[in-house]
Amino acid sequence: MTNIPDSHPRAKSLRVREAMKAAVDAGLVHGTGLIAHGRGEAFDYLLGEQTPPEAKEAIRHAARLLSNAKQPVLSLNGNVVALAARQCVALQGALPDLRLEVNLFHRTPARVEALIRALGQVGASNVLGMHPDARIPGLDSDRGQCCQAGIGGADVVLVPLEDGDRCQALKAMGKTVITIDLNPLSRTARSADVTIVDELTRALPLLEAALEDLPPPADYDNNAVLARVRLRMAALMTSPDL
Ligand code: PTJ
Repeated sequence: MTNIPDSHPRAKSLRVREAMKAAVDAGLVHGTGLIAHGRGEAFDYLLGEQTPPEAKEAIRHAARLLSNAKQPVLSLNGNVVALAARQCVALQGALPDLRLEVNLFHRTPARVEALIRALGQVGASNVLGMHPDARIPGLDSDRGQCCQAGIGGADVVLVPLEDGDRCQALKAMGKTVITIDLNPLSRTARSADVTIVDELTRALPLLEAALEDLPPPADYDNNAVLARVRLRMAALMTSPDL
């Protein structure tokens, strides 16, 4: 393990990178998951590595949608489990109806099993994904395989660190899609019903808190919220104070 001194200005970020590398070695994260992580880091810079007010607004709306859902599901890939397995289990604690399903782009039975095991080690039970019995129409990748008791039959799906084609395919099935994605330009961000533009491990505890103390209903326009996040990022980029 690399020695990362506490005094290093990027110690926290470097430690997360080390953990992600270890998760690749353990067969949890796919190698390309490191690339996805790096893209997330870059966009987080543009947020000043802080939850923006727009994400808080999106989180409040997401909490309302999830709590009103008949079959809410949290879709988990390798990066999500490696970064935030505990927070995912805690979210289920705040919304006991929430079902967890491992759904992978780079799917192998061994990876699905390892991820379900890792979730079990932090207290998750009945995690779906090992035995898919349904398909997402129009999605040819292995992410099209899902469980009817989970994503297949869900009315509201929370899909953090998603790729765009699945988000669109889920929407085409009539589902409400909530995503957590640091990139406000991604196809996922633009096609989801609610996009929380924030870092996963910051956003999940806020979502948990919102579920425990539900905010009152309010209008929500995802595109308008995304436009404000993009302006915020642009303002940071062009700030003369940097
Ligand atoms: O585990 P698998 O096999 O299902 O593969 C999963 C990956 C992540 C490899 C796959 O879904 C992928 O390639 O994702 P993308 O298309 O790179 O999209 C990931 C998105 O998540 C990007 O827009 C990143 O900016 C964003 N992202 C990365 N890390 C974080 C993040 N968003 C929030 N928090 C993060 N920590």
